[in-house]
Amino acid sequence: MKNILIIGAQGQIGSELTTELRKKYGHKHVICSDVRMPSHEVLNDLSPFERLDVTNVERIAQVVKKYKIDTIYHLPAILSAVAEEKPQIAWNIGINGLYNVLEVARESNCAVFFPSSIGAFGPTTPPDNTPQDVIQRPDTMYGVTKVAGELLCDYYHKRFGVDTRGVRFPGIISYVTLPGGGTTDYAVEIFYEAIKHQKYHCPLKAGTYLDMMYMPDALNAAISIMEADPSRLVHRNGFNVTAMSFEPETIAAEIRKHIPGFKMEYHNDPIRQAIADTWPNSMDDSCAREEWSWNPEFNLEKMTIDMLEKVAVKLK
Ligand code: AKB
Repeated sequence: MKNILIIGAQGQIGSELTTELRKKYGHKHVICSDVRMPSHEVLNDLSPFERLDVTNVERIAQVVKKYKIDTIYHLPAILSAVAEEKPQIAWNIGINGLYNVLEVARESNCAVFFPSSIGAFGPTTPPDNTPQDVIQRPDTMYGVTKVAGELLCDYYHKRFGVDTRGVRFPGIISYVTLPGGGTTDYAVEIFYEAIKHQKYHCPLKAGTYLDMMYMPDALNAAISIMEADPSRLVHRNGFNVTAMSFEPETIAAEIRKHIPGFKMEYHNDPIRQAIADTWPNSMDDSCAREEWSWNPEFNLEKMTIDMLEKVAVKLK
């Protein structure tokens, strides 16, 4: 039986990954941790829970030893827009945090999941149907930490045999825990505003295509790559994975099918727009499909129906 540690369990992905992994491996085999202490009610849900700061290597080692951990899902990150405001903190968490986790994994023989991002690409990357192996050279701090993270994970596998694996997530759309400080957050906010006010001020310009994915597919990607047969893996880290690519007007039109009076205006956020302009319009995820049978379930239409239903219940 696996003993899994989720670092960053209170974040957008961590909160839902906890539930999914516990369904599969049992409650007490999935240990949650986060730098933030949860509220009383949430603590019950997250228990077993350990407060853990990823920049503290001794503490990571202590928790791994205490629960005989063999697999770590390393999820802490400062998302792209906030990382531009606080590049030093983004580096510390993104790089030093990952280095600490990899060192503990090396010493304690743990597998590590590392979530890279479409942010690992940059202005010179071919933007359409972006291949798996291609020039990256991002020009944001978020992107720098993601490329370096992919390379560091590859290095720890090659040099020390650590079982590192990971994907490049697109924007993730979900209704349980809100994302914060990302460039793709608009694709979550739009649902809340459509239901509350039938109106949304979009921070990105019309025509800004980005890859996106609904949370159930993101959880499936994270779990499937960690369970994949290693003999099939040509790549290990930074697999392109996507489920849909759209621009703001496409998602607004899809919402309008259910809320006919919904209106969207564009109020450009120059920081987010500059970041989005360097990211792919759409990625080619054929390597993930070939090497570990990646196959998303939700397209824009199906995701929109589910999001509108779930967000409406949440806002009641
Ligand atoms: C962000 O927008 O920063 C993230 C991402 C695509 O990595 N959602």
